[in-house]
Amino acid sequence: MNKAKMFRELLNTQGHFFLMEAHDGLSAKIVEEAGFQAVWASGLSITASLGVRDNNEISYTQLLDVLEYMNDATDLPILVDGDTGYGNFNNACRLLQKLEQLGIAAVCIEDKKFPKTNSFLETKLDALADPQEFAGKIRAMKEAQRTKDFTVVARLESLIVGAGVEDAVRRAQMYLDAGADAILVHSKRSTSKDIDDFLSAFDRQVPVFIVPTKYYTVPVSHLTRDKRVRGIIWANQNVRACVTAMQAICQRIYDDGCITNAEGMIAPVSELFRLQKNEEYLEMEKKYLPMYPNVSAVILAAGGPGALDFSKPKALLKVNGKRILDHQLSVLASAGVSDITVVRGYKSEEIQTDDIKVIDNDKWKDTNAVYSLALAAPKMKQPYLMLYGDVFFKRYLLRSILDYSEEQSDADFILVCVKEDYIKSGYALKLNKKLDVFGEDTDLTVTEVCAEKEPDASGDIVYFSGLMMIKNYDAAAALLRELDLESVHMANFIVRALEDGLTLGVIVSSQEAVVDINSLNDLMKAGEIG
Ligand code: SPV
Ligand code: MG
Repeated sequence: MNKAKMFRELLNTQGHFFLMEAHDGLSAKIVEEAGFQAVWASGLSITASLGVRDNNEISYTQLLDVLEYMNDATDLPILVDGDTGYGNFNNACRLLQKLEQLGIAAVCIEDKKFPKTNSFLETKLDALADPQEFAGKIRAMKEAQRTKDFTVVARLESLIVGAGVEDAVRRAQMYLDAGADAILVHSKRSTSKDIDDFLSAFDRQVPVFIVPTKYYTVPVSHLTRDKRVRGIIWANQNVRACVTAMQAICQRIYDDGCITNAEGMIAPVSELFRLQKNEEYLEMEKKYLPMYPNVSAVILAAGGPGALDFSKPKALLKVNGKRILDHQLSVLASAGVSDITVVRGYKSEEIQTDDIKVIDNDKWKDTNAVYSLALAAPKMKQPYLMLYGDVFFKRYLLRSILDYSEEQSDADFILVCVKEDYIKSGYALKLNKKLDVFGEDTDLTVTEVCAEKEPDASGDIVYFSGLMMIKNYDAAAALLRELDLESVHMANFIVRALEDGLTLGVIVSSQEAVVDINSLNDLMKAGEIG
């Protein structure tokens, strides 16, 4: 159903409904998730969030830009605060048609002169529009309307400027005769007396909207005794909530000089991703990006918790509520890599997930990752990825290595490395050339494994991250057969590969995309990179 029709149905159904203020795509989405049935696109809130006054300082096209994001972000119908229609009858018609084109449900225009000011600041009687002129504007809008169900609400400002109930009633009649679909009667008193008096004096059977910002203490049950009161607009509470929250968090961070205490006061980054519908993107990735069904993967997850005081394999620690292993599996799945083997060791029984093969490294206590790799290597029958089970990789890195391997690298192995020496078990690898800081580095290969880690003064040292593509799986298996596996490290494997004349390609990742989990801090950091 289109949104204009949805809005009509709300108007025509018995009983009242609430319209909650939103001022951008995010707030519109949050309004919907809370359970509201309609959105009020408040002029006050939109202008405040843009940092300007509610005095027609933004143009109608700037308003349309905001509304487009809002309407895209929610499935709810939006009633737009159209101020005075951004000019005369002609401007109001154009506004209406543009709103229809965007798929907006309804607009409300108020009987003040252009440029208006916010009703709570308005005191001048002569701020009111000429009622004939305003009725003409409504007639023009209804005639310009091209879709069937779009709603035009006529807003009465008589009570705001002290023109009285009689004036409001007279105007309401004129606007309805001109074709308005509903009335909004506004008041800035702290009681509902004005509204009650208006409803007693007004005898047309039409839907009425009210905005109880100032008379917020009056119970809804009282406000809705008159059954014509259909739409109750909570007009600005979201933007005000933002202000309070942002002031508190800014002050806290400024005073503390760090963000440690702030973290618990705010939504996690994962909540932003959820609201941005990241899951939907991942589904699309599966559908539209190149897939790699001819690649398999082995995740080395045999090690114990190390310095972390948890009695579970590190791969099962949660980052943003998701186990690292599950993150890795979903990242692999989104690239179409579904043949996955996990090498287990410490508390092996805890690592059990559907659709993965498992191999147990019973000597996990006394051996290194290379031993686990050697257990898996003879079983790998196609190019495969090797991932350390306790390293958190950003999704795009995996994509990069797969794309790179497919398109341009004829290396036997491709290693994802980082420039900074922060990977606990990383080895310093010397490259065939200096890293190019400005452009994309291509054709990087490892020429030497440095025994000692050194500061990267020469610009040609990188560190292995724990993610590697083993293209030449036969060579890897042969090499692993020859090593004294119980005593060597992954570094020895790389040294040996070089000695055997294999080519080790390198992709240099930014530091933000890889977190080696060794501490609680690392877990938090991994949460940030999501
Ligand atoms: C708005 O939300 O912008 C309104 C309602 O027009 S009020 O601010 O009360 O005028
Ligand atoms: Mg307004």
